[in-house]
Amino acid sequence: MNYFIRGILQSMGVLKFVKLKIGRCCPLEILNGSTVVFLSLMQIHIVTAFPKFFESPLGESMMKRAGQSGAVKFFVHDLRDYTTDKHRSVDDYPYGGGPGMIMKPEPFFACVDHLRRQDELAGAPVILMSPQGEKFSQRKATALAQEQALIFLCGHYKGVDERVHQHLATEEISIGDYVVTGGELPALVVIDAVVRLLPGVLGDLDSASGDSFQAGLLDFPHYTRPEEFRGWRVPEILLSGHHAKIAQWRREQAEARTRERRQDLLES
Ligand code: 4G3
Repeated sequence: MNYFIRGILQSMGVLKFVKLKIGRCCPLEILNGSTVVFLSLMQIHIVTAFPKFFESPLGESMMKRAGQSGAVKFFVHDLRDYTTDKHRSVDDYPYGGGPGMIMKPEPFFACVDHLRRQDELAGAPVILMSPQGEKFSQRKATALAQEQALIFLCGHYKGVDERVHQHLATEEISIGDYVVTGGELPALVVIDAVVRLLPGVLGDLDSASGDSFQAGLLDFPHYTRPEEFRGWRVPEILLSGHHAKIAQWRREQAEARTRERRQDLLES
């Protein structure tokens, strides 16, 4: 396994992105009088009965580049590899009766126990995606982006045995007040929101810090060419070249939209 340091190298007063191949260990390097301002390599582990589900979302676009750049490394674990019966079953009928199947506790525990024996994962949050969880937010994404490693548990069917909620997961997250067929899509939503905050994943230095939600506001309107489309013109201020006035207009637009559409964001 080769490790890379991704960071910002401050060299003769100039900041630049660097990617350093450092082999099997992770020293904090001072190179030729240059300081590594920060470094990162996050491990993201996903425990699922449907590992193929993740092939294309993690293998395309930004997530693919994030993986290739060394900012993050993805590990997808097949729950069925942690079963012990001959049918490799991951679910069973609910005690007390009722429709649907419940995910069994043993494969989740066996897989997480196995992962937690790795030093880098010993303190990692174990996140169960569930409609009963804490509502996901940009604030939560920022907090998760500080972790060295994350472990996601994805349930299916009618739900997951309560002992996984109580004694295995360290947190339970919901992406919103609705139910989908499995925890896989919700986990991918959380992973995408976290990974794009990692240093070096987005193109320029501050493209994530400029996000509307990072400032607690909705985004301002964006326009590109053409200047006029079907009679609808781009606001004149954006064509003016007055950077200070443009910044002020954008701030006003973001505030007005937030007031009209999401008063709740201003109250908190
Ligand atoms: C019930 C998460 C259903 C229990 C998961 C997992 C929606 C979300 C499931 C359980 C989900 C959400 C799978 N649906 N709102 N379905 O984040 O642990």
